[in-house]
Amino acid sequence: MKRFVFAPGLFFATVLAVSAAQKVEIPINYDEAKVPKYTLPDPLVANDGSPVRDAATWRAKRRPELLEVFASEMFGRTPAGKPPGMHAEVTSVERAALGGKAVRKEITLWFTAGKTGPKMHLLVYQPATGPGPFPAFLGYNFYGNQCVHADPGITLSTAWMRTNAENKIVNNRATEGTRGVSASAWDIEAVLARGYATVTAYYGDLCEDRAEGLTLAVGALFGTPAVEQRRADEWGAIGIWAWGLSRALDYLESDREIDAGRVAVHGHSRLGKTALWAGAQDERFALVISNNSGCGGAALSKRVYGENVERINTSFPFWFAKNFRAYNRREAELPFDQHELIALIAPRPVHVASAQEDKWADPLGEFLAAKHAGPVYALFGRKGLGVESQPPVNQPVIGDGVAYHLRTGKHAITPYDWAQYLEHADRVLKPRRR
Ligand code: GTR
Repeated sequence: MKRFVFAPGLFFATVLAVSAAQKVEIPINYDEAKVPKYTLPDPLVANDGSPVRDAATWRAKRRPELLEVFASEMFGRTPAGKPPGMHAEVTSVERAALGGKAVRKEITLWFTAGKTGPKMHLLVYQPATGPGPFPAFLGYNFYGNQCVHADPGITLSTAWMRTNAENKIVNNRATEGTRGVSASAWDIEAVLARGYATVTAYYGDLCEDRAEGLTLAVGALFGTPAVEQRRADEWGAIGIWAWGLSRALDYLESDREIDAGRVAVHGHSRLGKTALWAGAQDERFALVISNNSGCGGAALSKRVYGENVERINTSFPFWFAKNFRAYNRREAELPFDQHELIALIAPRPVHVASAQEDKWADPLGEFLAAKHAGPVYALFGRKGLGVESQPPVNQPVIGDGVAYHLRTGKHAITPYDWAQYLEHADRVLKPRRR
């Protein structure tokens, strides 16, 4: 993805970002010595100041309070449940895909009755080893389903996407050249060989990743106004994308070859933010994976290291609720931080991953958020991450409920990351071996 380029040696960089009305200078900090002193809000203190000492109080009182603050102040509110009339249509099934290793299915999930409203196109690969039900990894792709594998049988997306010469997106549409461009970020054969299904959809089916997207597709279905016309707590693109992951899981509940009780939801970068918000809200997800999700995802905002609240709200004014802008350059005033987003997943397992060169996403801030979710896991008798300091590169820690790894290299999801997710999933989703 296009992003700010980290200039080594330049510890306090200034970037120019263009807001709707004016040019503003947004300082970006890469100096650990300039991280402000901050106090993280204690997830185990309720809004009325009372301590939360047990899982029952967490569930009945504190968890709803935190969900409310993340909805109202950050991601915007999510409409509840399935829309009436939502229905699935299986559009293709190939029982001898990938040289006989996989069953490939394509499903159109229509969000209204009839076939004219908004929809998402799901692609499923499951092991060809039997009828299942298989545990699954569910996540969005960036360039249409055909980007996840060179398999010529995948239907080419016709949706809008940002023109990108490197990834063969021409005039805002995917071309045949996009087939398999993201294959290494999916590692589908490895996932299948370990006994899991892969389920994916193009995130732009739900909301195009541009300001106009909010009033189209799912945004239109719920009457979402234009970016600046929204009520202050109305959802943005990340909220819409997260909603779509829950609808995909609704479909999986109806697919007898997939075990919807053993679904890991995952995402990279902006889609990692999305996976965390989906996993926080929807307790049906059995494992939540955040790959290099950074600011607005797993990274603590209050460290103000790398991408910060003002920068993300300026570059992407349509991703979050308008209320989130109140914390531009005021991270200290946030009544919550991202460790509490992770804590909302408890007691279900969560895996946070960083990349060493991905300073923009603040790897240390991602680790600290994962660590500080620990007290909530402890309420459920789980140890959480179980380490005090950030583990060295390429030494993953799969704790009790919380896992973290820091990989060498850049902002990406790689086969190394998949190897860690599969190891974690083998422990917590326990697939049947072939
Ligand atoms: C960047 C953005 C990050 C991250 C990234 C991505 O431009 O600043 O927050 O979401 O895009 O999605 O690759």
